[in-house]
Amino acid sequence: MITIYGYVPAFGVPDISPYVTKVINYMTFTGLEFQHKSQDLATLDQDSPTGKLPYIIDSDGTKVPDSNTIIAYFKNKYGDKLDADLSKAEAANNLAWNRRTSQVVQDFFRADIDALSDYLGDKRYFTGDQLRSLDASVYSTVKHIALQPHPWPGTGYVQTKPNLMAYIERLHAEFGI
Ligand SMILES: N[C@@H](CCC(=O)N[C@@H](CS)C(=O)NCC(=O)O)C(=O)O
Repeated sequence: MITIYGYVPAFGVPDISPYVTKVINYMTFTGLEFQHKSQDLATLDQDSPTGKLPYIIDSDGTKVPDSNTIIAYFKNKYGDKLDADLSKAEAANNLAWNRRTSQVVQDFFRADIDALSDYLGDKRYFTGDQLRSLDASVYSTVKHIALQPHPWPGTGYVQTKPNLMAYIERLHAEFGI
């Protein structure tokens, strides 16, 4: 059993950290069994190799920090269930999207949401008919923004994108998270 250390679930997402949610999305999409524990923040610096969340401890005791490194570790250890058939160009494009969506800052926020919405179009998953590990990241990002309860301009903007809201509904219906 894999243990993922995060904060706590809140406002309809598995964890208040979108990075933790992203890894939980990936484990759920790929059927990896896991438990989610709340990190004692008093010992975060000793417990997490990067001093940040998430980190995971695998059943053999292997500890891995950082959401992208964790997903790479899972692919290597348990098989790449979502992305193995991507061409190098498609994989590079997916990596570029991952970098972009982790940099949502106010100045670029609307342009990024426009780009996510335009790129998704009417596709089932972010890149097409196949679920990819990139969806773990995109689903975490847009859902955290759309559902977070604190008033800021971004929340309403995501909700003006019917296809992003439908994507959130679709993945929620399919995976229950
Ligand atoms: N690159 C890391 C970023 C993780 C990250 O920034 N986590 C934040 C919470 S959302 C954190 O643990 N912050 C605590 C701190 O910086 O002390 C990842 O992808 O996992």
